[in-house]
Amino acid sequence: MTQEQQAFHSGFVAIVGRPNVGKSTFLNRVIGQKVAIMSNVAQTTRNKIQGIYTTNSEQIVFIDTPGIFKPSSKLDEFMVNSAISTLNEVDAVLFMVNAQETRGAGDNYIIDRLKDIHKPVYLVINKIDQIHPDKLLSVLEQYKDALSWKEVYPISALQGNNVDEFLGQLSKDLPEGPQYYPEDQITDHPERFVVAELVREKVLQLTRDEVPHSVAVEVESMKRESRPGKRADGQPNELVHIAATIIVDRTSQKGIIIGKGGKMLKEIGSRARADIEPLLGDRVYLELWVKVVQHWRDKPSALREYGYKS
Ligand code: GDP
Ligand code: K
Ligand code: MG
Repeated sequence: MTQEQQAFHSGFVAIVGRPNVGKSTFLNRVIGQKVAIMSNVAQTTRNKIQGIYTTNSEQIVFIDTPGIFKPSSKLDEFMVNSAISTLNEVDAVLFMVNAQETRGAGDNYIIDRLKDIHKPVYLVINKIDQIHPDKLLSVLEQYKDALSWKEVYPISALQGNNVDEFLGQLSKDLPEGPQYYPEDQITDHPERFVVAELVREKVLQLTRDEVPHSVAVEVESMKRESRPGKRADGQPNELVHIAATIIVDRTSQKGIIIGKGGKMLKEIGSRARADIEPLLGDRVYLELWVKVVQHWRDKPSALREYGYKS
């Protein structure tokens, strides 16, 4: 019995939506590894993070956009422009909303931007695990005429409900195309970037509202080092030594991040290390520094230095 060769479908898909609707959670579920950082703090995702989903018959390259919202600083403007320019480069857009929230100004701002681009847009209603099934219809009602949606999918990115069904539909709709990346690649971001994002995630999670988004992390060096002796399992005693600097706007924020007797910084470091080790598949020694650079968000040179290239 001969089997006809199945066509391979592939493409680039941007994920947009208000902060905290679950974009990073979705990406991480699909890719199955921690590539986009998650926290309750808005706008923790600043750069384009690509998550690559590959099967025998499809490859979807996801781009988690930094967010589309009314800009109020140079950094905001940079982020919004970069998100919008991304939309013009992709094959499809996934617009995600939170089923628990009513449609608001933030959603409308994004919907208006989506009207200007001529790409298929999927409406994904996330966090359905948080609402009674009867309420779904009223959520749908709020959005159904806002745009001419390609498809509408209620999902739970956290629990996985309907995610596979959505992926199946999405890849079916994508054009026939090549496999852009090797199948074992999950992101095209250098490890340094992911490491910096993981440290920043811990800072935001642990300091909550005390340290706003005026925090950047720069990985200064990542070196493999040999220590004397052997490990208990007979393997060479090697580890990856990472030195990173946390950059803040104000001296008061530096104090908060270091904490009493260095306690906070130590906690940030140990939590970040716990996430970095499985990512690198290596033991890690993480050395953290804190530096104050006043108004770095409004200095183009500082923006470039911390990785926000234009
Ligand atoms: P982003 O800002 O859009 O990237 O949102 P995140 O992925 O960082 O998620 C924000 C918060 O919502 C986190 O606390 C997630 O755990 C939570 N979250 C994301 N998806 C779901 C979901 O499907 N159900 C529930 N209950 N929580 C979710
Ligand atoms: K977030
Ligand atoms: Mg995010």
